[in-house]
Amino acid sequence: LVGCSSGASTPSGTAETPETNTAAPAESAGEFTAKIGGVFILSGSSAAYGEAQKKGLDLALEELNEANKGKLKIEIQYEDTGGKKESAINAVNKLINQDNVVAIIGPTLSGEMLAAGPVANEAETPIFGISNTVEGINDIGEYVFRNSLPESIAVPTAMKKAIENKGYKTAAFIYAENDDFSVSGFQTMKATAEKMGLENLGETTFSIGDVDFSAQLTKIKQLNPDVLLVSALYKEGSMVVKKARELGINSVIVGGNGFNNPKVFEIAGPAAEGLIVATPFSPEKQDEKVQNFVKAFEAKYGSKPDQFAAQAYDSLYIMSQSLLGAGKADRNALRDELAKLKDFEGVSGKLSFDEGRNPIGEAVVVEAKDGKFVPFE
Ligand code: 1QQ
Repeated sequence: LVGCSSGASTPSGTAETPETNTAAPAESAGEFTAKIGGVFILSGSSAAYGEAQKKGLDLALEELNEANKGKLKIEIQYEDTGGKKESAINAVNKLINQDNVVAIIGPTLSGEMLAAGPVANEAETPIFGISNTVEGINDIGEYVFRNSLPESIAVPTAMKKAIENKGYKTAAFIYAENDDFSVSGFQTMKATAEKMGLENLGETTFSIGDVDFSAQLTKIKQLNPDVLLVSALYKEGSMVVKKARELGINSVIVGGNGFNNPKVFEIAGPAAEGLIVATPFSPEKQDEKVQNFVKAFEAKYGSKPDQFAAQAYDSLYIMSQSLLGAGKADRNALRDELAKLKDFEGVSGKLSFDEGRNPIGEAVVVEAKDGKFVPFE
């Protein structure tokens, strides 16, 4: 049993570990340390997701280690995947077997979780997705959790609000064919459009890594759809939106979770105007918890948090609460506590889980206006 659960706990204040005491003078007799792995995209073309996630976690870590003094000290060890499945698998293996973490937060992409989740599940180590929105994530196994609102809830919410009662009749689709999230998002968009009675004029694809979308968008311009559905990560998605407007496509554009990052405005510029997406988090929400988070985040980083930072922040509060419930840094005890979680009130909304541990929550629909997302009315 390599990296067995009890080994993940670092008891402090005991006679056997005098070095630990000198190394961590703040620890008291009743305090235990829990090391958590953070597996995110911290480099490459989708790095803004992981950077936001790391910021949210680091802020929560500061607050929690202060609040939990004498009871629990959390440490986070970060690993960068660059968005690659193979790197996510390697990171998860290393964190579990070498670094002896009690749980993992991440990886960033659904595709990475689908690849690396089974590794953690097999090793009976809780793994907690904070941005995995495709169907079936929790079906990987009972050690797999997430607080990210599935696209099966978010996308129909955005489409209904943007399209219903507006007289739109036709739709076209464009999506990244080499990303699990983008493919799954497209399928949800297509099924929703069909249910709403929109005529499907055509579907076209590109790859994550592409920079030229003229051929696909020229085809879409000829189709002249009332609504254009885009399922992609922020970089390519924003370039698609920009090119679409350049070519004179004036359809209403609805996107998926990939657009919930401020990079959209940097890349698409004014072409982002009017883009509609759904998100469980809004920094404008008049709620004390949300506003305290936004203030603390701005003070620490000089910018407003996005949805990815908010879900990361919430996840460490969930971990902390569950670790305190477990009373020790033990993988199985932590799993049982996480499974008991009900009606958690976080900055990214109220969260509860269905019997398959899938999050149930509400999405707000937002629209790009003057360089930021504002509630869509
Ligand atoms: C997923 C997503 C991406 C947009 C996360 C960055 O929702 O992969 O599920």
